[in-house]
Amino acid sequence: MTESELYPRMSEAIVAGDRAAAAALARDAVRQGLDLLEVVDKGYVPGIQKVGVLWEQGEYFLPELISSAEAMKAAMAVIDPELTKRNLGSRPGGRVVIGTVEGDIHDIGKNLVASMLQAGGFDVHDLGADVKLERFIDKAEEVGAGMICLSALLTTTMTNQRRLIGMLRDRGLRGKYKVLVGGAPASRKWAEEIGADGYAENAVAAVKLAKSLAAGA
Ligand code: B12
Repeated sequence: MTESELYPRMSEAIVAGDRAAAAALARDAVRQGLDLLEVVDKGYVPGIQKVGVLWEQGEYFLPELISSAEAMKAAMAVIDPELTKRNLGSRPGGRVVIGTVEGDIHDIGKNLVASMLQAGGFDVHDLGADVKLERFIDKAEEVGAGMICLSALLTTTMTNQRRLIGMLRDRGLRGKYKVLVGGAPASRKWAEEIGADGYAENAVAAVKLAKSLAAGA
């Protein structure tokens, strides 16, 4: 299948919550040696974005959302190891600790950012979702990370991004880490307000930002 045939099918598989199709299409892309970042960006992401719109329009409910999230995971389970394999040996970006903050179980966007950072040459330590704030700091200290990436999808949990920055400050560690924030309710203005080092609206922009921060820009 050509890219122009694959991409809409990938999007459709996510919208339909079809795990088997999502994974099979990903395997096809891997077999063809396609640029997997482009595959994620142009194939799968438009699908999950459409799911978000259908949910907001009241056409999709929790069961559909969960199926779509599972389909996204099935595709990324094929793509992630391949991205890692293709980038083995080149980790010039430094170490990054990433997770979705305490109280928040949304992890699709965070997983995309983690995959793209990994593919972009960073050594990524993904703590998962609903991560206690102390764990971000403990892990960053443990692995000698230079960056902490915090995802939050709820207006009630984005405040944990602010809290984490406060905790770093209280422990005299604020200067040691670049803190990046993201997720649907976050914005550049929010990042400035809470004293984060940066905000990016999607995974591709997140990699660009992380690279420029890692380079000391
Ligand atoms: C899928 C989904 C779910 C799934 C999550 C599955 C999963 N494993 O993640 C399920 C069904 C479990 C779910 C549950 C809930 N959800 Co929900 N969910 C969504 C939905 C439809 C899509 C989110 C998504 O995956 N988007 C696709 C990804 C690719 O986009 P993204 O997450 O924004 O990530 C991108 C960028 O933001 C950025 N990014 C993300 N993280 C980071 C981090 C950094 C550092 C950087 C730089 C960038 C970055 O890059 C990503 C990739 O491009 C949104 C609606 C929406 N439009 O966002 C609601 C939404 C987020 N959910 C919402 C709600 C209310 C809930 C529930 C509370 C519902 C309930 N009553 O139980 C629960 C939350 C439970 C909890 N404690 O967390 C609300 C939040 C409202 C608010 N303002 O707070 C939303 C906005 C829907 C709505 N309009 O009401 N949800």
